[in-house]
Amino acid sequence: MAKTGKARAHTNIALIKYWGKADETLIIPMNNSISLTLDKFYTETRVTFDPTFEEDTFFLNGEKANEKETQKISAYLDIVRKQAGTHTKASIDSTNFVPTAAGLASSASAFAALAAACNEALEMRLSDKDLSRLARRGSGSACRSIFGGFAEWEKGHDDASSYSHPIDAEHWEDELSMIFVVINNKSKKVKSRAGMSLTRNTSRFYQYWLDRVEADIEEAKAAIKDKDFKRLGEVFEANGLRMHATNLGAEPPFTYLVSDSYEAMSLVHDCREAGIPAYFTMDAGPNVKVLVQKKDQQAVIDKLTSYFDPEQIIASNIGTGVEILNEEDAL
Ligand code: 2P0
Repeated sequence: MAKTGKARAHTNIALIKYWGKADETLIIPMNNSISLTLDKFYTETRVTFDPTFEEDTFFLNGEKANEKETQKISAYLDIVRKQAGTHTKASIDSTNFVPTAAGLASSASAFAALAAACNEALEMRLSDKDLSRLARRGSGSACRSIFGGFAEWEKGHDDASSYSHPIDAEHWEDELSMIFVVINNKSKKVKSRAGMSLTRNTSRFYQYWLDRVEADIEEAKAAIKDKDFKRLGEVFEANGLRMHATNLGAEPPFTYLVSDSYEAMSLVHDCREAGIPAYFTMDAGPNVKVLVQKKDQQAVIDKLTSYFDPEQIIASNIGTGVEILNEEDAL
């Protein structure tokens, strides 16, 4: 008999970054990370396991995925099948809800939604912790998207001990928002997986990253506990810049940032000089994300649109954790 599960997961942005793996197969990171889950960007995925299927099939945004993408998903399904004790092939139908042309499709929401849909379909009854572990096997950052608001990924040392948990901020996250500055990247893209591996294996600056990141984690957690926006913003911005600095020490060196990334950073500095607390970060691409308090959101958008087109600016509230969808919920 066919078994179906459907789930929605939101993407997350790291405040303290995951950059480098201790184990590339199990996806065990070198350091803990802390994220905020956002409501604007998400993935909805339906998975059907059917004994009559002869192979796995994967549809992304309504189109059949190519062989390479399907193989990647199939390899992930093998991990799920092993854990669930089944050999049944599956059909996956996944839709990324990302504002047009933003180019922000995220493996975090994709694998969090897929893990949750599989958990539902195969009646695995995983706890949130074990669902986070299962999502991690698809993509590291996905283990944080199981939870809404702030989450911390405990690096652990093996498959059992590496998972995320929520950080209770007593709804302080409802006062925050993240503004995306969408920047076109015309240069050749270094995928995050390849970039973090090259940096971890070759960068002269990587040890400095490791030396500082535990203190950054403690500082961010203390700031969240005290609801101290300035303190959180300062460690968030510094940690992101340190991550990008490690890439400049790799062999060969590389950067994800382009001139417009620096333009956005400079505008965020201008906001602070004008007395508006706002802090930036960048991930494995040129886009800049600005952490603000909701009360300052419009002032920061006004500053950013003095240079960028309004279509390049997308503000997002903080999002919820992974949800199971009913069959009648639209995909
Ligand atoms: C993060 N990034 O903490 C960091 C910061 C990008 C920069 O997690 O290889 O797609 O699938 O575990 O999770 C992006 O890397 O990498 C990422 P894999 P993932 O959000």
